[in-house]
Amino acid sequence: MSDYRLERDRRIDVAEILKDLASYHPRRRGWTWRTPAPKLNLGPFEYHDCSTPLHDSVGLPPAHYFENIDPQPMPVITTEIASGRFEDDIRRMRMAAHHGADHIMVIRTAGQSHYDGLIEGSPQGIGGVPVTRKQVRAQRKALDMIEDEVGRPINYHSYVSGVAGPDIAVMFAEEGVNGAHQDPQYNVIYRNINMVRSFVDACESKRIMAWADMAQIDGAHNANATAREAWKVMPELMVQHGINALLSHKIGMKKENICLSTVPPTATPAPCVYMDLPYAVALRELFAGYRMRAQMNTKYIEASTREATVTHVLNMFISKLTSADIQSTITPDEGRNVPWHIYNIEACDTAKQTLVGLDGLMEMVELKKDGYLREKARELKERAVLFLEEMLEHGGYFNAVQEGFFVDSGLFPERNGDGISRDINGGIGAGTVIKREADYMAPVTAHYGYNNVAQYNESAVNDPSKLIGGCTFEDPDKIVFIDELDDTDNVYIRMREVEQYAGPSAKLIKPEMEWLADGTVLLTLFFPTDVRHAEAAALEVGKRMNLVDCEVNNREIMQEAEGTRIEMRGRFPFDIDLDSLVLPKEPEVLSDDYMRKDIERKPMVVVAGTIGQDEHSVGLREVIDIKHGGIEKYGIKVYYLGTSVPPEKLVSAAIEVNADAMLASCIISHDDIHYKNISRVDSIAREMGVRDKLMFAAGGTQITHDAAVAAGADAGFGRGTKGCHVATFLVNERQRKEGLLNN
Ligand code: Z97
Repeated sequence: MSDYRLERDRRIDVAEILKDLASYHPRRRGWTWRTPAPKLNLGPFEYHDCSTPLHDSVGLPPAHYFENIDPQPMPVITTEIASGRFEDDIRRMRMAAHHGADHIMVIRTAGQSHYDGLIEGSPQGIGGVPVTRKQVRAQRKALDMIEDEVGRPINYHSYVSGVAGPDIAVMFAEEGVNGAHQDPQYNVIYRNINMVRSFVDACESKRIMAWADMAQIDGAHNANATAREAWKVMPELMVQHGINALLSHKIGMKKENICLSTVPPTATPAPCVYMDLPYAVALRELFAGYRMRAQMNTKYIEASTREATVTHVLNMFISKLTSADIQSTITPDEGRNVPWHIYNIEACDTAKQTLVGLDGLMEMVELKKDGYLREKARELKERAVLFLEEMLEHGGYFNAVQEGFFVDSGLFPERNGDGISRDINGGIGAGTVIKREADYMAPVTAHYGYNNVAQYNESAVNDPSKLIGGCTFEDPDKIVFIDELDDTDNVYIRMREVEQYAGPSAKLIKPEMEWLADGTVLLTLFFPTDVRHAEAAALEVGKRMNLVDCEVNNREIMQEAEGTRIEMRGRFPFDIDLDSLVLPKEPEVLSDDYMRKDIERKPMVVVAGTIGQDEHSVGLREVIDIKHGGIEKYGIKVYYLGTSVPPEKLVSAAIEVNADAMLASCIISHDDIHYKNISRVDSIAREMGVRDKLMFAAGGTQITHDAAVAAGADAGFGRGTKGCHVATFLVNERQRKEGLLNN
C-alpha cells in the first residue's frame, strides 16, 4: 500500500489516489452523525447546539475577528457534487470538507436508472456520467484521507435506483458508501420502471443498505420539483414519505437511518415561511423517530446566486425551527446549471453561517402550540390520511398509480387530472419478477426473502454466505475490480491532457470553475441599457478581453431603461506560469488581541500630525481613528496635533507628553518636500537628544518604506496603509527596543 498522505499546503495528488485502486478497501461502513458538543466554549463565545469542531478547516470570512474559531452546527451538511469528472470532484470534495461538508453526494448526470446493470467501464459515455465502482472506490479512498485531515467522518452518498438498483446497493455496501437515495416510487413515477419490479428490487436493496448501516433518503422531493404548483402536493409528499419509510423499516432499516427528503415546497415571492413551516411541523408530528433531511427548494431557483442564497437561508430558518438532521445546500446543478467549485463551497458556507448564526434560537423561542400553525399542520395531515384512505378504496398503491393519483397539481382531495399514470403491467422490467423455485438458494449476506438455506446446511440459516466461506461483504478480496474498458475515453487520458497543470508541483495554472485548467472565468458587469443590448454588449466585452466561448449566465434588470446586471462566463485561453509571478512582500500584521494585550501590558503614547505645509489630514485620521480600525482601537493614546505641523513642533510635543512615537503624514511631494520634512524631524529629534527614545513613522500616498527610512524615519507607509499596519510596527519596534524581539 502506498504511503501517500495529504499535506495541508499541497494539492491532493489524484494520480496517487488512482494508484493501487484494485486492492483498496474502505476502512468502515455505515452512516455517521455529528457529535454534539453542548455548551461548547470556542474563542470568546459559548455555543448551545453545535457539534465538535474540526482539526483543520476554513472558517467564515469574519472568523479572524474571533480568534479564528470555526463552530460546526449540529446537522450533517450535504454538498452535491456534479461536475461530471470524478478526478476533479475529488479536489472539490477536499475543499467542501474544509468548509464544513460531511455528506458528499455525487450526482450522476446520466439518468442512471435507465441502465440495466452496474457499469464497470468508461464513466463518461453517452449523455452524462454514471457512477462506477472505480469512481466510488477512488472517491472513498480520497475521502478516507480527507476525513483524517479535517478530523471528522465524511459520509459518501449516491443513488440506489433503476433496475440495476440491487447491484448498485451491493457495490455500495462493498465500497463503504455511507448513504443513498432509495425509493421505489421514484423508479415508478419518474423513470417508468415497472412498479412490481421496483418494489421487489427495493426489498433487496434496502436489506443490503440496512446491513451496511447506510442512511437512506427517499424521493418524495421529486414530486415537489415536478408538480406544476409545487405547494399543492404537500399531502401527497407525506403519503410518499409514509410508503417508503414504513416499507424500509419493515425490511429492517433502523428508523434513525431512514431520512425523509423534506423540501420547503415554495419560495419567494410566495409568503413561503407561512406556507412551509406548517408543512415541516406536520411532517415532524407524523414521522416522529425518523430523520429529516432538509433539501432546499430547487423548483423555483433561477440563475441569480443572490436569490438562490436567500431561498436557502429562508429554508434553513425552517430547518432550525424544526431541527432538521441533515441540511442540504444549494444544488449548483439544479436550476442554475453552474456545477462549479465555488458554488458548492459558497453553499456550505451559507449553511454553516446561517445555522451557527441561529445557534441557541430554540432556547429563546418556541413554536406556538395552537392557532394557525397547528391548525394548518393538522389540515395537511388530514389531507394525507384521506389520500391514503382513497388509495385503499381504489385497491392500493399500484392501482392508485395507474389512476394518476401522484404528482397531480390539485391540492388533495381536489384533483386536476394531470398526475403521472403508470400501467401495473407496463414500464421497464415488466414481467421480470418470477417466483423463487423450491430449491432456490443464494449463499449471500443480507438477502431478502425466501432463501432455502436449511435444505443445504442447517447451521448456515442465519449466515448463508458461510457456505462459500463468506461473500464479498465478508471477504472483500472476492470483489472483482474492473478498470475502465474504454481506451479512448478514460481518466488517464483526461488527466494526460491536462498533465502540465496537474499534481502538487505543477508550475502552470489556469483559472478554473469545474475541471482542471478549464480556463473558465465569471464576469459581473453592469450596462446602462436594456437587457438585450446589455447581453450583446457583454459578449462583445468578452471578445475584446480575448475570452472564448462566452455565454451569459444571468441577467437582472436594475431598471428597464437605466441598466442591466449581467453575469457572463468565458474561457481564458492562456496559461499563467507560477514562477513568472512577482509577489509583493506581504505587510506583517499582528493579531488584534496580541496588540491589545501588549498595549495593556505597557501603555503607549503617540503624537501625530501632517507636517510642513500639508493640509491633507484624511489618511492620517483613518490610521488613527477607532472608527475605521485605526491605532486607537488597540488602546494607543494619540495626541493629534492637526495639520501643517512644523517638524519642531512634532518633536517638542512628543517630549512634552512623554510620547513613545511620532507619526508624520505628508502627501505633498513636489521637490521631495515630503522626504525633506521627514529628515528634519529626524535631525531635530537627534539635536534634542530624544531620537533614540522616540519611534518615528512617516506615511503618505507617495511614501515608500525604503525611502522614508533613508530619509531618517524608522518606517514608511504608503498607499493602502491601515491602522493595523502602523500598530504592528509600533508594537514590534517597541518590543525590539526593550530587547523582547531579536531583530
Ligand atoms: C436531492 N437534489 O438532494 P437517476 N433516486 C432518487 C432521486 O431523487 C434521484 C435519483 C434516484 C436532489 C438529488 C435529484 N434526484 C437530485 C430517489 C435524483 C437519480 O440517476 O437520475 O436515474 O436517478 O435529493
